[in-house]
Amino acid sequence: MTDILKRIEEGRAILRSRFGEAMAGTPSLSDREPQGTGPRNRHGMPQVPPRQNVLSTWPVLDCADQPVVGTDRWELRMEGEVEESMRLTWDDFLALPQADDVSDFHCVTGWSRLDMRWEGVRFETLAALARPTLAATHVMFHSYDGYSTNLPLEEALKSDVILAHRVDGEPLSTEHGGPVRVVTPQLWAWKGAKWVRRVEFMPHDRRGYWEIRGYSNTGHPWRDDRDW
Ligand SMILES: Nc1nc2c(c(=O)[nH]1)N[C@H]1C(S)=C(S)[C@@H](COP(=O)(O)O)O[C@H]1N2
Ligand SMILES: [Mo]
Repeated sequence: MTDILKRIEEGRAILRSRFGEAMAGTPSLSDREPQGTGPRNRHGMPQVPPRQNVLSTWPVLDCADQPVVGTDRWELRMEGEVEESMRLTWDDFLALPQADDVSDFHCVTGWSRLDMRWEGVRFETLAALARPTLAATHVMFHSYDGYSTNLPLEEALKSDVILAHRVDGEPLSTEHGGPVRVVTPQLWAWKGAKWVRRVEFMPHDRRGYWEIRGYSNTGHPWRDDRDW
């Protein structure tokens, strides 16, 4: 275990020196009033991006049938442009350092849900273990229902991007992407793959399920960045 912790620590340092500047230059961090990730970044009004309504319910949005993946069958693969391909079982995943973060969830169909508390493993932790090659610039998340969504590494590596297995103190339900989903609080919620099964590190950008169908490739809620 200490070996793993050491590898994560070293891997994070490499990632930060390589992507830190690009991360600081992303819209949610470089805008004059950075917004978008829970109470600590919500400076007074407005509470939500333009044209969003706050809901206290939590709608379910799917492009296909919901896959039922038991934790005995679930696995996560990290592959493509990485030094170490990885295949993690549920037990492996739970043994990694766990993080939690409170953030807001913005769906491009016009609703936002505030102050969601996510628990799981930071994408950064997984990337620190797998170690993107020098060619890697983007990732594609692939899901058990056939869904996919792409992110540049400077967005995916943010500390609030979590592969979550609990939300608001409860295990993540199947309808919301359990056993494990991704959350991307600084981008629209479609960038967070439910029922995640595979992370593909890529040497260039490629569009995912909704990005092919006309959603914005960048998806910054605070810039009202919704379609092409
Ligand atoms: N695997 C998978 N992930 C997905 C989707 C999907 O259809 N399949 N829908 C996306 C969209 S469009 C949104 S808005 C959020 C919705 O998450 P929720 O159903 O938990 O509210 O999940 C995203 N992740
Ligand atoms: Mo969505």
